[in-house]
Formats: sequence, structure tokens, C-alpha cells
Amino acid sequence: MIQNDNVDVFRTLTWSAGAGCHGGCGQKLYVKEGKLVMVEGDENNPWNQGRACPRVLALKQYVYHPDRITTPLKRVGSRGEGKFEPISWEEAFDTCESKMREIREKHGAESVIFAQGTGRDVGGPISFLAYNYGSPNWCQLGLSGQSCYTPRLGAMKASTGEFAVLDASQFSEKRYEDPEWRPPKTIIVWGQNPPPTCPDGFFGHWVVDCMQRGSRIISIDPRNTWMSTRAKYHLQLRPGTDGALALGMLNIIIREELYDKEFVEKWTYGFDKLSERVKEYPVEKVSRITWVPEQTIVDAARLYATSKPSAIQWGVPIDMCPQGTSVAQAISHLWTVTGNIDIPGGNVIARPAFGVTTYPYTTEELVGLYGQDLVDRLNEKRIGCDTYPMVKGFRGWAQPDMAIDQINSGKPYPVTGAWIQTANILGGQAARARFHYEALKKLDFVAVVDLFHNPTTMALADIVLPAATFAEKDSFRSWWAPMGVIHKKIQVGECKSDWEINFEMARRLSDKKLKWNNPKELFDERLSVAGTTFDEMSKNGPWKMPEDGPFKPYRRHERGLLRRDGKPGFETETGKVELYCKAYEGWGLDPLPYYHEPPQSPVSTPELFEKYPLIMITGARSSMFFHSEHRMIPWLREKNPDPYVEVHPRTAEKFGVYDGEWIYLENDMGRVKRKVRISLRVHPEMVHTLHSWWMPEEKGREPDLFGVWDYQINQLVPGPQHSDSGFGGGQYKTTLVKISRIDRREVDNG
Ligand SMILES: Nc1nc2c(c(=O)[nH]1)N[C@H]1C(S)=C(S)[C@@H](COP(=O)(O)OP(=O)(O)OC[C@H]3O[C@@H](n4cnc5c(=O)[nH]c(N)nc54)[C@H](O)[C@@H]3O)O[C@H]1N2
Ligand SMILES: Nc1nc2c(c(=O)[nH]1)N[C@H]1C(S)=C(S)[C@@H](COP(=O)(O)OP(=O)(O)OC[C@H]3O[C@@H](n4cnc5c(=O)[nH]c(N)nc54)[C@H](O)[C@@H]3O)O[C@H]1N2
Ligand SMILES: [Mo]
Repeated sequence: MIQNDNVDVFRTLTWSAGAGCHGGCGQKLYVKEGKLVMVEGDENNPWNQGRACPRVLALKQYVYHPDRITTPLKRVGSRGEGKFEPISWEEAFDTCESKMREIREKHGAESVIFAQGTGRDVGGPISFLAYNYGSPNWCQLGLSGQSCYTPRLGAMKASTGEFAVLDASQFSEKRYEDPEWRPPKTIIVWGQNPPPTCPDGFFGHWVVDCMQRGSRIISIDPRNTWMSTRAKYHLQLRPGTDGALALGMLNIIIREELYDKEFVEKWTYGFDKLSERVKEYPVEKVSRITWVPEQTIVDAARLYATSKPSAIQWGVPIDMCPQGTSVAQAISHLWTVTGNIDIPGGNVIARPAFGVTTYPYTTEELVGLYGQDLVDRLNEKRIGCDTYPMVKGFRGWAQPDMAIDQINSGKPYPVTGAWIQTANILGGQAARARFHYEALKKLDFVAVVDLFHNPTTMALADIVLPAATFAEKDSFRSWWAPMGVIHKKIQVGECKSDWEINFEMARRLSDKKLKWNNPKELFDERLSVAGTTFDEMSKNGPWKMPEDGPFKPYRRHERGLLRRDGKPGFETETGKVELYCKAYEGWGLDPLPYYHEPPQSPVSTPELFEKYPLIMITGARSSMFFHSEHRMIPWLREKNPDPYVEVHPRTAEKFGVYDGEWIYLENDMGRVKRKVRISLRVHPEMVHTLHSWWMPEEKGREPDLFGVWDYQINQLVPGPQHSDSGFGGGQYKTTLVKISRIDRREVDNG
């Protein structure tokens, strides 16, 4: 019916603003006379098979929201005063260009930091701009320890040479009908809440699809969740103790000889050393550390190891453990010693489809584009490279905790400008939010590329550039498989895509003439290794799944499809999965996994625990919001109007608070308002609260900044990170707090 009404239907992918997420859902956009009229899950897309989340369903309210920034803006009052004036794109680009040139001439290109948020399609355009400008300082500024996926990715890459993920048949066009695929018999859902979060190239409902095909669940989560209440075993551990648990499970599996002897013998390196190390983690000790009953740990370890194929699907709390890179290493060893890697229904090796990446990230490619000199200079100047060999060796990102300290101190060299794109640093990304605020206020120049005003734009921006949603832009995606394109169907105001904005800035700021005339030429070059072009993909898909070969499971290690030299094995120094990790050894890290207590905990800081007797988990995701976004979207806000804190009934009684009451969560760093939700989801000694709250309906100018200082939980989250590698250990899930009642008089006085 709707088609007859002059409505065009377009199939595209959601990556980036709108839904917000880093998933790759296929959606159908219904467009009439240039306006979006409806969105519907794309039933042809093998990724989500027609399904859509609440944020996609509310897309129209997001795209056409009256608060959208639709022209470039310049600040006219003092910083924080909230006075901005529309300007033309030409003026906006001219201003950014001259300010950034000025900083480069005065201090060097490294004095501008390029700050992104989580991985939507921004990685390509922002690194493209940073490199063309000549700055090595690109990172998720404020994300303590770069504690989101990077620690897990680093651990997998270092020991296996690859990344691995639960096999839910996602690499096959036929999906669950693929005759080669097997459902995992057991899935450990470890610190992840897949249905609402769909994180890191993984569609959350795939776990449920597997359950419908027989997979049993072991849930490792301090809270009771949808998953844990349907699990065969629920290991309700103390937050941040995952490393001890993984080592304890390895201990049981090795001691009881439940590991895959043939795989271990043939394809792993350092098993003996690992076996020695895990002896330090007997189950009694691990149970004491984690608060999980001994028998439950034993049962879970046995079930996982004896029901092949089994898989582990893990989440961001692993990265946020102290020593996140070591915890991730320990967990990944579980799938290695049980031989559950690279097999149907196990943890399969995930590579970007066809080897396409949105922008070069290997040293070889960067050298090809920019020359060895620039790449050497970047590695030398990048913040954190001197201190942390893994920061230098694994990923071209600055170390965020050191970056903010350097912005604050000006040492060893000044950082005086920031290009902030897809990051709400003050509204959600940064731990010790107040410190970030004070430090960033000192900058000489700040440009923010966003779709809405938020505490970060209000407090810091000199120039705001209006970004487009996924419905308004051309872009492409190749995070695992399938590879796909996002294509522009509507225009809102003067908004531009991140690629368009950064392409123009790079053209102006680069020393050399760019190799491409426009972003599309760049896309075509990136896509050419897959034998296709942007237009072809837009017409025919818009996704493409790799055929059998280096980019598709299974058993590639046996077939010589993983190593560059074409020999069987893995792309590591020893050619095997390194249980004793040579790369870690080279970076001066312990090559074997180990456990450290969280920096604040009943064990490491008993006096602090006496004062603040609740372990606070923050930021288990809500389907209604993506981090700090969507609070202004009516349908979504209605479903989740307030920032609540989950409190166990016994705890509520102890602190004398009732359901629905507004209280403070408090520690030595400050206090933040929350609404009590009495709930059996949490353990009596823990509370859980939503993160990234600010109120778009409140005053934006200082000191209010949309209520951010009332509601932003990261004022209580300490920094810096705690990890020997420089990655991991952001304390977002392990902060100690107490509850205090709000004085009635304060409430009455507003
Ligand atoms: N307490 C606590 N804090 C946390 C966490 C936690 O668990 N607990 N999690 C942390 C984690 S894992 C992460 S990754 C960070 C994420 O932190 P952020 O990535 O900063 O979070 P968002 O609020 O999703 O996005 C920031 C801004 O980007 C804008 N935006 C969205 N899409 C686009 C786009 O395509 N282009 C442009 N130009 N702008 C866009 C949004 O409007 C928003 O203002 O937060 C961290 N903060
Ligand atoms: N709707 C929506 N989806 C999102 C996001 C969003 O903001 N909204 N954010 C995206 C981003 S950037 C990320 S990183 C992912 C994160 O998504 P996930 O990796 O799923 O992580 P969380 O939702 O933070 O937490 C998952 C579960 O871990 C539990 N948990 C908390 N602390 C610990 C701990 O110490 N150990 C263990 N084992 N479990 C713990 C929590 O109770 C929660 O149930 O989601 C992405 N997807
Ligand atoms: Mo994240």
C-alpha cells in the first residue's frame, strides 16, 4: 500500500547516528518526497533478518527533532555561556582551518587531539583527518584505559594473531540453515547483555537464536539479567574479579584433563607454563575472591569444557577489570585449550570482510600513504607510547588517561586544541568527569562535530559542525562481515556526513594534494579489494558476504589461510596460539595471565569500603538509549524517564530509602542524584545505575550544562586506569559508594 503512494523504499545499514550503535543492521527506509516516513527491519539482510530495536523504530523522531543542529555554529559569548550563532560552512571550515594551522605552527600538529567516541563509522574519517593534519593523538578521550574492546582485541591479537567471536552463523549468507554451522552446545555469556547492547559487530539476538536451537547458557554477571535467569548456571560474581574466575576455570579444566589434548599439542605454545600459573588459582581461593560458590565454578567449567562446540561471548566489563588485557587473555585461553577456536559453533576468527577497512590501520598501509617519516614521528610523539609499549605496539591510539593529564599539565608538550567528533566527553565518556571539564576548558580551540547540543558542546565548543544520521549520508562498513554501504536518502538542514566534513578539512590542512577528489573516490578505492564499488553496492545489496577463503570460517588455521606465508597455523611468532604470549613478553608484560584486585574493593581498601559499603556497577545498557543519546526522543524517554539505581530490598532497608525516592549516590569525589528502583536484580552489597545522564530539557548554559553535574555518574568514577599495559582498568564497574537521603528542604528549594 505504502509503495503505491509515491513512497520509495531503500535498503541501508544503521551504522552511526540515529540508532547510534556499532551494529550493522539492515533497515528499510521509506521516503516520500525527500522525507523519511517509516523505517522497518530489512528481512533480506542476513545480519538482523528483519528485526529492529526501539531506537530504529523511533528514528523519525530523531532525524526531525527540533533540537537538531542544522547549520554550523560559532560561539559568540564566553565559553559555557550557551550563545551560538549560525554561520556558513565556508566560514566554519575557514575558522577551523586557521585555528588548527595556528596551533600546528606554534606547537606542532601533535598539539591537537582528535577525540572520538565509540566505534561507529567515525574511525575512518577521524584518523584520516588526524593523519593528514599530522597529529598522532587520536583516541576515545576520557575513556579510562581505552576500556572498550581495545583490551580484548589486544589480548586476542597478541596471543592468536586474530580476533575471535561467538559463531552464530553470522559469516554465512544462509545463516542458521548453513549445513556447516552447528549451534554452540554451551554459550558462556560473560559480562555481556547481548539483547539490548548488540556490541562490537555482534547482533545481540543471535544468542537467543542459538538458544532456540539448543544452546545452553552459563551467565557470568553480578546482576540477574534476562540471560542469567534463563541460564543453566549463573555465576553472580563480585564485579571486577573476572580474571580470578577465568584462571580458576582454567585450573579445573587443566587439572581434570578436560582440555583438548590434540589441539593443545598441535596448535598451542606454552601450555606447561600456563598449567603452572593456574595452579596459583585453586577453586577455594577463586571462590573466596569472586563470591561464587565453589561447586558452581566447578560445574560451569566442566560443562563448558565437555560440551563441544562451546563458545564464549564477552562484554565490556572484561576490559574494565584491572589488568583488562590480562583478564581477556585468560578468558580467551579457555576457548583455546578446549579447542573451541575456528570451528563451527565455537569462537570463530573474525576478519573484516574481504580485508576491507574503512581506513588503513596497518603500519604497512600507512607508510604507503604517508611515508615512513611521518609514521615514525607519529609513533614517537603519540601520548603514552613511551610509557606503554603495548600502546605503541598494538593500536595507533593515544593513551586517554595520560592525554587528559597532559592537556592539564602541558607536559611534556602542550596540547591546546581538540577536534571532538561523536564523543560526549563530559556527558558520558570520561571517568573523573569534573577533571576533564577543568582540563578541557583550558584549550585554545575546540571544534565539536555532533547532531545535538549536549554538555560537551555547551561547555567547550568554539565551533559546532552539524553531523548527519545514517539516513542522510554515504558511508561504508566492514567490521567483520558482511561488508556493506550506507547511502544517503534524505537531507536535513545543512548537515553533512563525518566523511564529507573531514575530507574537506583534510584537503585544506594536508601538506600534499589528496589522492582522491571526494569521499566517494576514497570509498571506491577501499572497496576495490572486494571487487566492487560504492554505487554497485548501493544498487545490489547493500551488503556482500565473503566466499570461502581467508575471510570466512572455518578451520582456516589448518588450511594455511591465516598466515601471510601461507603455512598452516596462526599469525604469531611461534605460528601457534600462544598461551605464553611472546608479544606480551616483548612489551615487558607478564606473558601469562594473572589476577589483581580492583583498586577500590572490600579487599584492597577495607577502610574505604567501611565508609562506602556498596560496589557500584554503572552503565549496563538500556535499549532505549545509546550512552548519552536519545534522552530527547519522546518515545524512548517515555519508556525510561529517569536515571535510576537498582538497589536490593535489604540494602534499601539498611539505608532507609523507598522505591521511587530520589537519593544521592556519594563518595569522596562527589554526589549524584538517582531515583531508587528496588530490585532483586542486584546483590545486596552492590548497586547498579544507568550511566551518561544529562537532561536536554534543562538549562544548557553554565553552570547547569543540562543538569550534568546533578546526574552524571562519572563524577564518582575515579581515574586513571589500572593496567600494566595502558589498556583496560577503567573503574566504571568497580567504584565504591554509599546512598544518602536528600534533605527534604533541598528538594523543596529545587
Ligand atoms: N559510567 C559509565 N560510563 C561509561 C561507560 C560505562 O559503562 N559506565 N561506558 C563507556 C564506553 S564503553 C564507551 S564506548 C563510551 C561512549 O561514549 P560516547 O561515544 O561519547 O557516547 P555517545 O553518547 O553514544 O556519543 C557521543 C556523541 O556523539 C554523537 N554522535 C552519535 N553518532 C554520531 C555520528 O555518526 N557522527 C557525529 N559527528 N556524532 C555522532 C551523539 O549525539 C553524542 O553526543 O562511554 C563510556 N562511559
Ligand atoms: N542500547 C545500547 N546498546 C549499546 C550501548 C548503549 O549505550 N546502549 N553501548 C555500546 C557500547 S560502546 C558497548 S561497549 C557495549 C557494552 O555492552 P555489554 O558488553 O553488553 O556491556 P554492559 O551492558 O556494560 O554490561 C553487560 C553486563 O555485564 C554485567 N557486569 C557489570 N560489571 C561486571 C563485572 O565486573 N563482571 C562481569 N562478568 N559482568 C559485569 C552487567 O550487570 C551487565 O548485565 O554496548 C554497546 N551497545
Ligand atoms: Mo564501548
